[in-house]
Amino acid sequence: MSIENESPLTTYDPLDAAIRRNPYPWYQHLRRHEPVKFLPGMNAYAVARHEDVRQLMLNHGGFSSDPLIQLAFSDFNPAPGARYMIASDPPDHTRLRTLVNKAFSKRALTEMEDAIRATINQLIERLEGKTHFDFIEEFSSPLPVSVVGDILGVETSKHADFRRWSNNVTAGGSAAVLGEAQQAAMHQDAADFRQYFLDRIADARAHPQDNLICALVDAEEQGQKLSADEVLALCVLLLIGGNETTTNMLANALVTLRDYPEVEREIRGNRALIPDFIEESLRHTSPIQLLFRRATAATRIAGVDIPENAIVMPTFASANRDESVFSKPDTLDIRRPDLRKHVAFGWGIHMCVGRALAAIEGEIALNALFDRYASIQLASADFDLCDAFYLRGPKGLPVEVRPN
Ligand code: PIM
Repeated sequence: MSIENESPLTTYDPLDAAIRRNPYPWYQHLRRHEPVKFLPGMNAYAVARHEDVRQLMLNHGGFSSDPLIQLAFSDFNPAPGARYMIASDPPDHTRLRTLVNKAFSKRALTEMEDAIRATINQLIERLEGKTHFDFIEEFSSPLPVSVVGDILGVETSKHADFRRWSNNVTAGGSAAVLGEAQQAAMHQDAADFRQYFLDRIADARAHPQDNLICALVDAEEQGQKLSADEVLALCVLLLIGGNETTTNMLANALVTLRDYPEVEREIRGNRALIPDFIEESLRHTSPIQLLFRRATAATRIAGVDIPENAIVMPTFASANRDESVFSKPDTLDIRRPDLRKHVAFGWGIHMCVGRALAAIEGEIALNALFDRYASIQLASADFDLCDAFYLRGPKGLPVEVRPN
């Protein structure tokens, strides 16, 4: 499909279902012709080029993160009024991030590796004898939920609820294109999500244990490092962060392997290439397509005037296909020299705190899946996408497997 042949060119709308199906020709058009484009429907400026996105992310003084949760979750925010780390600026961001960094330190991750391996083996054992299953339901959703559940100290038997809550809260930003019945369910899920974590926070106060919720509660009680609302917002963010995007990372990777069987043969034969495949898959099919910032003063990006308080959308998935950084950007190439220049985890002070954890989960998961199955095929050619317009991943992914 060529956008140049379509008219009018002004119809780029990231909420549009057909555009979401294949946004890449649009991203290319934006990078070439309208690197900063005002979208009247969203009342926001899309920023499409790699260097502009990087500069925007580095300039946290010029571009505040404060509108992020309102635009992502809309009226379906389980912790309204609370300051989320991802939507805060220094000094609040620094204070929150310093606390959270500890749970994701190299040492903490090394200590988690055995548990991640055990979780993956359990999930695969549960699939014994099955040749057809939904990859997301049975594997790519329960895995990160279990891992982040261990970190937070919540029972992972509720993973189906966690997944639905996360899906429905992140879909809040897409509410304008969703039906009334779905919106009612989303409101209920946001309320249940909130209540669940209020209860867990109350438990943590009553019975201190060695988990992140207790550490956060402790930080709150010890001296003004954290407010009670901030504890709730961090729990919500970490559950969604662990649940939504890692699930999509793994599912998108399977879809990518369907399209690049020669890459699958190569990485099955040389497992040391798996980390590069994961990074390249994140570049090629980014689980977070775009996020939101607010210009704190009138400014210019790529020659376009941005008024004070305007919303701008760093479009990571477009930056990740920028031909001025990545040659043949639409092609998956695990040997490209600039593999790690992708911005799928963002950039600057907000760069994803869970990125090393996601990479470890992906590496151990693919190794275990390759060990167990000689072949993992998608059982249907097509699939629906998740509802959140700023995220990308299949809603469900039926697969057919052949054991080794
Ligand atoms: N997921 C993983 N890291 C960040 C996220 C996220 C951020 C905003 C909305 C939804 C998911």
